[in-house]
Amino acid sequence: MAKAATKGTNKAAAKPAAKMAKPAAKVTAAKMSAKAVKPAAKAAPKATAKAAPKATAKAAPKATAKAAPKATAKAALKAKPRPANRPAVKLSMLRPSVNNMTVRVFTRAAGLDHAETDAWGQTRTPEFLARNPAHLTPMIEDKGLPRGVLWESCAIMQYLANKHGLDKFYPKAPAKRAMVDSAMFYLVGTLYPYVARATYPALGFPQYAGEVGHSDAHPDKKSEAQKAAIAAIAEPLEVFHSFFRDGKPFIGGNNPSIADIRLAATLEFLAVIDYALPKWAKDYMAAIEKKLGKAYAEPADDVRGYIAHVKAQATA
Ligand SMILES: N[C@@H](CCC(=O)N[C@@H](CS)C(=O)NCC(=O)O)C(=O)O
Repeated sequence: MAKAATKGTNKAAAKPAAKMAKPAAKVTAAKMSAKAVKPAAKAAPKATAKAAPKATAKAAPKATAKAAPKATAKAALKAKPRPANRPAVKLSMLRPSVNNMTVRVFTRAAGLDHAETDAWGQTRTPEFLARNPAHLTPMIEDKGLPRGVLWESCAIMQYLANKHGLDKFYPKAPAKRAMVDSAMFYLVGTLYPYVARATYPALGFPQYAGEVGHSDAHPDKKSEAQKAAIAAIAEPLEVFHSFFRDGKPFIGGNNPSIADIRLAATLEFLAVIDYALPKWAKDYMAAIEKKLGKAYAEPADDVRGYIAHVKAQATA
C-alpha cells in the first residue's frame, strides 16, 4: 500500500523538477551545461511516503464502511493512489540541443515523471560508453529495455508513448500512426541534416565527418556549403506544411503529435542564422508553444538561451 501510494503520487513531482531547470538565457553556456536538474524521483517519495499512506489508509476504509455506498465508493476510488504504472523516466540530456529538447518537451507535455541528468562533457566517458556506445543523447534508462538504455529522440518518444498508452501524441490507428512516423523519419533523414549543416557552424557544434564543414577546406568553400544547406531547407519545410499538415493545425490534427514536437524543436535552431521562416512556420511554432505551455517553453528556453549566448559571442 505504502509502496503504491509513493509511486502513484510520484507523477506530481514532474512539476517541481521542471521548475528547477532554470532558463538558459540567464546563465552562461558553461554554467548552463554544468547545471543538473535535480531528479524528480528523489524528491517525490519523501513527500508522498509520509503523506499518502496516512490519507488513504485512514480516509478510504472509514468512508466505505459506512452506509452511503455509491458516493463514498467513488470518493474512495478517487482518494486511492494511482497504480504504479508510470515510474520515473531517467533521461540523460544536453540542454542546448534540439534533439534533446524534443524528448524534454515530450516528457513534460505527457505528464511523465522524469529525472534529468545533464550529460554535458560526459557522453564519451568510459561509464557512459559502456551503457551507450553511440555516445548520443537524449538517452533514457529503463529496466524493461533489453539493453537497459534507449537513444534516438523519436524512438524514445515512440517507446514512452507505447508504454504509457499516450495515443494523443502517437495515434494507435495504423494509417494515422504511419503519417506521424513518416514525418519523423523524413525529418531525421532529410530536414535535420540540412538544418545541421546550416546551423552547426554558427552554433559551434562539430560537423559530421565527410562533410565540407568538417574538412580542411578553405573557409569560402565551407561558407558555400553552408549556404547550399540553408537554401535546401525550404523544400522539406514546405512538405511538412502542405503534405503532412494538410490544412490541419498540427501533423497530429488538432493536437500536437510527437512528430510536431520533433519538428517545432528542430526549427528552433534556425534562429541562430536568422533564417527567415515562412509565416505559417512561425504561426505553427507559436501554436505548439501555446498548446503545450511550459512543457514547451522551459526546454525551449535552454535552446534559445544557448543561441542568444553564441550570437552575443559572435558580435562581441
Ligand atoms: N538523431 C539523434 C541525434 C542525437 C545527437 O546527435 N545527439 C548529440 C547532441 S545533439 C549528442 O548527444 N552528442 C554527444 C556526442 O556525440 O558525444 C536524435 O534525434 O536523438
